[in-house]
Amino acid sequence: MIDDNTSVGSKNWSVFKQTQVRYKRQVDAPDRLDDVDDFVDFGRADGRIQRIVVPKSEDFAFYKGPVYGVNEFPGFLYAPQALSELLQAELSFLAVSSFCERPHSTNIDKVPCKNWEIDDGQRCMWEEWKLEQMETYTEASQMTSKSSSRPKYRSFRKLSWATMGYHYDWNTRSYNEKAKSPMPKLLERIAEIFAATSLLVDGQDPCFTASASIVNFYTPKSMMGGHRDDLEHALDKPIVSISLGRPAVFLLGGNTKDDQPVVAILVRPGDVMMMGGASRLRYHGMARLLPTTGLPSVEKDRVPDWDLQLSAKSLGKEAELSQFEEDDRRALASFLEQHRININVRQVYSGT
Ligand SMILES: O=C(O)CCC(=O)C(=O)O
Repeated sequence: MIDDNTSVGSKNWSVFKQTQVRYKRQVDAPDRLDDVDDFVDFGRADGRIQRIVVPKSEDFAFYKGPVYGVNEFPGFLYAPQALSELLQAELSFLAVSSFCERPHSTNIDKVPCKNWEIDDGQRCMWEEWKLEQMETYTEASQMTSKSSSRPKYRSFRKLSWATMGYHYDWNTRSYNEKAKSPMPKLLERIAEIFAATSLLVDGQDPCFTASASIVNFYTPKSMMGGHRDDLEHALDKPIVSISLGRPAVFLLGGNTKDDQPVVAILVRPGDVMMMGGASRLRYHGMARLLPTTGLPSVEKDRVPDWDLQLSAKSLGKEAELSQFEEDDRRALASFLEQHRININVRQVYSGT
């Protein structure tokens, strides 16, 4: 990942940076929607997008719902509302309770635990968040508040990313072949299906090995600068990117930061994008999170009927779903109202 390091205030902003500034969050209008009509919205009819026909395959599972492309961006594919609500909840729950815990790696692990902090091992961030949420709606637990007085080494307040499979190292800008954690099976399967879809459209071999994943955790103040993902060896394989939680403005540009156009795409939870073929190395970033209310609603004929959405049932994974307790359900709903989670999956090495 290459960061857009153009400094704020510079007179020589790249085209990408100028677009990022145009769409960024404004402190005095954090929930601004004044620019909503500019966004490419795959959930609605829009002259800049077109439906893509996915060639059928007998041998590879591919996504059967509607897939779109953007004019001038061959290789970039978008499947709006592709994941069922239950599958979104499952992936979100796994992201907050397991993908961000060991043996996976996070930005928190890069800073050693201070001697006044408590590191209580597995699933502690989720248990802590759940407890905090319970405290906000249970008077009784407020009286026995356990969370506030104990500074935690691992906390959602500090979490911005987790890596799974081959761990991406931002310092060396490389994948660490020796630092590897298991890729979650459900995520592997989902990524294979969307990657095969992208590869079939491109007329390529639909085989895909999901060998690395970055999970981004965004708060309403977050943004991600323009960068391109060019450190994988298998650049002929797409990146599959899943959005969960708060909607957001995703920016897609060209192969340099000065290429025109840079489009602002409205991403909603449950949407899946594929950056493959001629769009594999395009600059992209995330300008800002959007509020959960006030956005245009999706048009029914643009998005899949429930039976075409990817679901745990269609994946044959229904029996393996997490057992949510009521407290988990409530705490997850409040997490997703305040955060966006992006899970992207890559094939790092050719052939495997
Ligand atoms: O959050 C997103 O949609 C983009 C994430 C991304 O670009 C990355 O992790 O490289």
